Amino acid sequence: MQSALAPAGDQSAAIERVWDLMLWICVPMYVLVLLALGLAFWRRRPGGYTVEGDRRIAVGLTAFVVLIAGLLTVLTASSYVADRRLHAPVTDPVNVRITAKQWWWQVEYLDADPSKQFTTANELHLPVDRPARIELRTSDVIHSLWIPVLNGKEDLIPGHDNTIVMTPRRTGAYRGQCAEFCGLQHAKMALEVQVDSAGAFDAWKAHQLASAPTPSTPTALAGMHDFTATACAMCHTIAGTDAGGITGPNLTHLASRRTLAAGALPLNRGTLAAWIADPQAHKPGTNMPVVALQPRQLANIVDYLMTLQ
Ligand SMILES: [Cu+2]
Repeated sequence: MQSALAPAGDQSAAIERVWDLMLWICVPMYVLVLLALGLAFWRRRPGGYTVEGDRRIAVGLTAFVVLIAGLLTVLTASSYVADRRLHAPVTDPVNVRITAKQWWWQVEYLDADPSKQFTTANELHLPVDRPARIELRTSDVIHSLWIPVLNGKEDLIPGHDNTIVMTPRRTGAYRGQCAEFCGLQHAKMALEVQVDSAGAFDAWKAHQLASAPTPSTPTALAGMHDFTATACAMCHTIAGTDAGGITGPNLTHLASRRTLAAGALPLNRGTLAAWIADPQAHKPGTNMPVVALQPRQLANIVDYLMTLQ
């Protein structure tokens, strides 16, 4: 899920080729240097050697220098070629904007047609065999997006827009992680990555574009009213309801996600209730406050949120 040595995209494969080449050049070189050192100790003479005194040393040293220069040139060239691949122009990309926040990821799918734009959190869905062009922003400190199976790290810097391109070649569920220390909960700042077939991606996108349905059970309905009438709605958006806060993650399709609080917890009824009741216990320092809720209100809100498929 999160290994740079198991690439699932063009860019990560280019990086992995450089790594392979470095490994297969540097390991034999290391062994060769140690062997030469060992030989020098074994054949040492009391008076020492001089290059003038022994032609073989001059020849050996020259050969070594030429070999090292040649191999360094190969490594430099391969690094240059990989770098060109990482920044090659792409056509017809999926346009995404990821905004890092302490300590979660806001993911916006961009489109020239505003009615086709939507926002989600802590999950990135991409279609296979199509490049994704991802704008990187931060709303607070410096973070770094790292999805090792798709590409290398790229920083998200205040006041500076960065871009990264990823072209997935293998479907599957992967994981990304913030790779720049960004505060107390830096470690709990994960990003679920799902690479789907084009059809499955389009279906997911169409579903994400839909507003949240009005719940049918009495408790979930009561939960919807509790959610929109309390402080919850001041930070979270649920499309199709009065909840329109933008400080916290968009929850329109919360229940369709695998995890909660940027990968801090698996998502189910129990963890969701525990998280709302006491966020600081699970992610100390998080900006999610404790909202004073009656036990019945909490149960209703959990009922409601779990309907947000
Ligand atoms: Cu971080």
